[in-house]
Amino acid sequence: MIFRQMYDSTSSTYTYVLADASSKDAVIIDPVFEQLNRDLALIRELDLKLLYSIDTHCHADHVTGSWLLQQKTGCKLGSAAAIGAGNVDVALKHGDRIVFDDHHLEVRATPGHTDGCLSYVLNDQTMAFTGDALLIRGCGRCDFQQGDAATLFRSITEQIFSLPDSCMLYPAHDYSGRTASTVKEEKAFNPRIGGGASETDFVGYMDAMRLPHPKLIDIALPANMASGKPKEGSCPKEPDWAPVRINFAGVPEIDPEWVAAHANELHILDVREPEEMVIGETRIADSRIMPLGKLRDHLEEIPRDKPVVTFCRSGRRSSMAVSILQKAGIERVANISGGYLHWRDEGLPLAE
Ligand SMILES: N[C@@H](CCC(=O)N[C@@H](CS)C(=O)NCC(=O)O)C(=O)O
Ligand SMILES: [Fe+2]
Repeated sequence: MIFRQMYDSTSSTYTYVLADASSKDAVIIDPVFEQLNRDLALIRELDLKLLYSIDTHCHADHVTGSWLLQQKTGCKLGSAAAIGAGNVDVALKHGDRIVFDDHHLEVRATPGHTDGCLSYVLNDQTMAFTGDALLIRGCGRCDFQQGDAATLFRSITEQIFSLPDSCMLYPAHDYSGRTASTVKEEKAFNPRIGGGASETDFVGYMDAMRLPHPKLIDIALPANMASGKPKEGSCPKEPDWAPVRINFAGVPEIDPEWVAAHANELHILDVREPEEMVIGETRIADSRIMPLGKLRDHLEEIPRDKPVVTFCRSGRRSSMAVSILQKAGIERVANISGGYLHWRDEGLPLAE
């Protein structure tokens, strides 16, 4: 099975991708609106077929990326029936299964942080995605969104602590950089509910907590009730100057064929170093030379009247040139995917 854990540093949210290694049927859990391009790039680069985008609950601190993924990939959008959010294809209930090829996620209702919280347990019970019901050495707050500490106590003890001790636990957030835990660890060390804490101990702890409300709550809750569909009803604007793809490394990339067809509307920057150029080596037609090692000191020589595309031999170092140009305030910039080698292999125009 393919498994990836991704992090949004603004909201400290974890997003998970699970996929069958041979069929590539995939599920994403708790995508973040602003991370659409990151998630799409992973799906594209690993050649995944996204079947479902599912949320663990109606988040108060960030907007879900589920609607965007539904639009971009055609995946089905799943969320708890108890939430009643709009734009949902599959209204999930306790006991449902989210099937991806030979695997499935078992849906367990784990209310208490909110009344619509779900946890997802992998069919072999080696992994569980607990949302904000159980965090690593913590748990979801119970002071808004129909939160209730006694309900959360029962959810955790009955639905999560009943899993095998070795089951890995993956939460929706961590605010201290921890990535995973196990049932055994949380039963022993969770300061709120571990070490044999009683319901009274737990409720007393949760009642005494005084956390500031999430900064984005007023934006996040209504947006998540529409599964992250923006008010204007359309996806955010993509770069409009070219069919640019943002790869998983965050680099905007452009196909050489498109560059060749639009060469006169672009500045094409050859960032190879002079010592790389053997006698008779060709260049991309209409390109200008700016070795990567000199770029930072010659930024004022880069014209800004047209978009800039960069290339080196294989297209790897030129992605660094893209990042330098972006930092210098050039927004319309992209790396020619595969660089000079790809360009030459495609038989596109060359010059001496
Ligand atoms: N500071 C964060 C909010 C953090 C927060 O309240 N997180 C919720 C999950 S949505 C929680 O249950 N936190 C439990 C805790 O921090 O112990 C923000 O402004 O977005
Ligand atoms: Fe939450």
